[in-house]
Amino acid sequence: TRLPIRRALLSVSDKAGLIELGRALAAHGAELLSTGGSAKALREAGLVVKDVSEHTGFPEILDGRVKTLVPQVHGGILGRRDLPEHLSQMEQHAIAPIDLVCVNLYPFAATVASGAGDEDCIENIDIGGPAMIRAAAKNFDHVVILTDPSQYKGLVEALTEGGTLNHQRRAYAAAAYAHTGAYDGMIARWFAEKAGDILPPVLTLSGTRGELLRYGENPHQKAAFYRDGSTRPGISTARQVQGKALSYNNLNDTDAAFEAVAELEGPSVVIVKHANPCGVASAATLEEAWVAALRCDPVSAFGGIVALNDTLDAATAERIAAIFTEVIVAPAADADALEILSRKKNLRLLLTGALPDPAADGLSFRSVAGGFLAQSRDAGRVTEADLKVVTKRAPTASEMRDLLFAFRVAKHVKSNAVIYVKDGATVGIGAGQMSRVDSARIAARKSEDAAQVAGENAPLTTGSVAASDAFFPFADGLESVVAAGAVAVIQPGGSIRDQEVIDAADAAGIAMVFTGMRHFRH
Ligand code: 93A
Repeated sequence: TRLPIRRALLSVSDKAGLIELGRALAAHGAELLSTGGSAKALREAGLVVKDVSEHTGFPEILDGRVKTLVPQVHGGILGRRDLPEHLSQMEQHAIAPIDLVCVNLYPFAATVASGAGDEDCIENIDIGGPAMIRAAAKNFDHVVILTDPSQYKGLVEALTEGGTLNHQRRAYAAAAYAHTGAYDGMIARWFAEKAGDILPPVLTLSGTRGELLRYGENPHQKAAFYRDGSTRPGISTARQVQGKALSYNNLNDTDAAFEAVAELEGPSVVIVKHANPCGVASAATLEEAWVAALRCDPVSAFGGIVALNDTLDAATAERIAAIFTEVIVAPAADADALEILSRKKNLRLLLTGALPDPAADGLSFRSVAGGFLAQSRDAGRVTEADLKVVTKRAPTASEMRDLLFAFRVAKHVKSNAVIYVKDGATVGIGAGQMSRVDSARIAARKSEDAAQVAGENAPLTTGSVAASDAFFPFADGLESVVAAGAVAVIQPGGSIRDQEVIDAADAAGIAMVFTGMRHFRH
């Protein structure tokens, strides 16, 4: 059976669609109750509205903190229409039933994001709104709860057909609790962060479903992008300028590429495949950086994700467009670059306006059976001052630049990671192996392939520097990077066999520095 609406309470901060909804409700014979700003907007549109304070006989008090928190409102929402005792009690206390509640909450997230002070943020914690939402959702058998303007159209259609159906009200109830749950989750995290409590005793993950993705990592998995309201520049703040819809893997890879390129200095390019960089370079121009990054592993770069840390220009766009690329992400693109890429209809272009801040704090998560693991982001960043030269030979100035670059790249490559770098560009990347020696060898072998493609005789790793994301537990790993042609090495150090490794480096006449910081990435 369809339930008509005889009385509706409208109290919204986001007034989008409010007038149309009010009009439809009135046209179907509903009495409209409303609070301050919402009532004003409805009246200005010529609708007949009763103030909640008039309806309840109780004024809005405490600067609006108590507007709807009264028995006439909550009794009207919560009373069961199927229980005679409820109906008689409502009558006894002059409580009129409210059949529809339309509420969206004080904009807490937007207030925090605007940089408002604590007092302002706290004033934007909605109390009356969630109370009404939760009450109406609990009584969904008799009451409609709307919490988002996107629901208004469906409601109006139902009214035209004589009223709402139970399954529709039940679906609104689910959305309502998700809405208040996410809202409180946000507030809880704000308080915890303010207190410097980055791992609070209870952690509620809240996000609003954005895009439904075609599928997850594989076609038999379902997936969606949930946004947590963060305004930290990155893929969640990106604007897609062109191209096909982004897939789950695209989003994951684009995030990895963009976070990596944001670490680098000067015009830089990161090409990512399967969440690992397969070419990274910094140079005088983006175009040069692209050419150098591509040279590292042109085979893997096919169908890759390209991240840039500066405004995409025409020359670079032309070069990237010459090979099959899934996604380009950059802070901005100039008009000529946009024009060039617009010819590649499927190519997805994302512009973010700004780069992610590598030093930003925050949490990263991983789901495990029975819960999830949370840790602070890896915001670690080694600088030259942190390095300790452990070999007889110290790195030259240009080796030092490459070593720091290599270690920064290593941070963004899955462990075990071994990276070879020459002249500001990776020339071999070994990722995700269970043995560090294998990573070193794979990177070297790939560099031989790359040399062949580039038409060069010697492997690209000849005369390079090498980075390892964690210490070499034995001398064999170091010996294999030396065998590949590395002349300087950067690694965390800290193994009980460090001395063996240092001796092997000295025996080979190479320079080695310890960072004291490790960058596992799993
Ligand atoms: O200040 S409140 O926590 N106390 C209340 O009693 C109350 N009633 C509604 N916030 C309350 N509201 C909120 O006011 C609603 O959730 C809505 O976001 C907003 C609408 O106010 P106005 O109609 O004056 O723009």
